[in-house]
Amino acid sequence: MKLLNRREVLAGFAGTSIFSMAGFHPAFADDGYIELTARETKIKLKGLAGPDSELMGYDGLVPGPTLRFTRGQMVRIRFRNELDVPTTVHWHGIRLDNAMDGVPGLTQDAIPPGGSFDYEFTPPDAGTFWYHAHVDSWSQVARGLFGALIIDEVTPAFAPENDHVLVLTDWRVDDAGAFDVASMGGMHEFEGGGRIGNLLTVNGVEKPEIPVSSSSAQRLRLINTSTARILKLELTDAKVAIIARDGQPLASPKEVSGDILLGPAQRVDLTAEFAPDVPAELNEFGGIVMARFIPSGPATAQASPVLVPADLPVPDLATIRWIPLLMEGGVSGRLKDPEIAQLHGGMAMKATAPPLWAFNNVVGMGDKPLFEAAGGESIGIEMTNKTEQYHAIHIHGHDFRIIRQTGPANTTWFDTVVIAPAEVMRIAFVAGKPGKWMIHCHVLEHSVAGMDTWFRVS
Ligand SMILES: [Cu+2]
Repeated sequence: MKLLNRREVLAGFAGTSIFSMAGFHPAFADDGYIELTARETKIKLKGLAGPDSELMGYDGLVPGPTLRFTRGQMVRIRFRNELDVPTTVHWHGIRLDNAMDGVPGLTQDAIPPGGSFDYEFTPPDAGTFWYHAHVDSWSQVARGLFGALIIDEVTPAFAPENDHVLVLTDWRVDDAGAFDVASMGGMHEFEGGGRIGNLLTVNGVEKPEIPVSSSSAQRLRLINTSTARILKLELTDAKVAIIARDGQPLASPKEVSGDILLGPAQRVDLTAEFAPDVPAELNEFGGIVMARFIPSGPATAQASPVLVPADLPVPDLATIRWIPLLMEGGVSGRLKDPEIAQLHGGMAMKATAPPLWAFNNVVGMGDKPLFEAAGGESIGIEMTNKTEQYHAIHIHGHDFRIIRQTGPANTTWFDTVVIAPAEVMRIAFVAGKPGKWMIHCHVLEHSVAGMDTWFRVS
């Protein structure tokens, strides 16, 4: 295990799409920590001629800098909070030590204004992850506190010029094109489908043109950082296959015919083979163009590189313990007599977010876990969605599989999964590192209004 030196980090950064990198130079403390600072920042969301938006950014950028490391190498980040509100950083999808998970009141105290926290972890898996604020995330993530976290294979599967990080974000902007602050915290955002916007950006840019090569398969790492929007994506004029979900490689590439659904916080890695000089589009539901790809070079000749799946522990269905998780609430399913949990410090609900959603009739996180498990124990969660909304259920620090009642076993790993209204879904995983791990809806307006719980691994 060794610390990345400056040259290695810069070499890693060179792999990201160039338009996301403008102006970013990682800062190093004397002891080798990478410095990352949250502060208020003005960003133009509607082009350089558009108005400034009052956002929050990491190192003054939205998205924050793409942090790029190699699997198995120790990551050391000295995070500083220069906001005037408390915050933390969550490293979404990384199977790290619990103390580094960034959940205020559960794994650490919220970092006060002017404070700092040293995050240190060694990523066990290569893949596409992201980092984001975990205090009042419905507000802080909506305002820009997110960025890509890429863990490279020890020998990267794709050359840097063929590896593109695409951070996909839904914004609500006002008529002038500035971030709509006035609508933040509106009741309908909490009780309905969350805050749905009217502007989609890729790496903070509306409809960017991305140069790609047509002479080899391109890896596209798509990250949905939206607080609520489920993206329904289509890539035109290219041969497309899914090679990873939520950072974890599939056993074999799956060719895509039709739409790719990407819920809040989910990631998908694609390979795309573009035809020489035939521009392609990444479209969202309804034909909104999110990005244009401009291919150049001769036609693809060689086979696409293959990713090696991580050796994740597979839940044992013979000994599994099933935990029911009933979802209720929302505008059309008012909670009758819910238990309002004594919320952990730092996770207290805002007056703007009344108790609207419940897991097993409990609103929010209390001192009592949903369940306790021994490390290595196989745990299943049977989720029943009795609401009229979609939810994006995220389990911290663990990858899980969807368990089908019939048919072949589903071998795809997820850390976040979308459950439809009236759906029953069973997911399973092996309890991992000891500590307190959160389970919550990643429609962040639902999370703050009650869809939070946690479990303990001993
Ligand atoms: Cu939800």
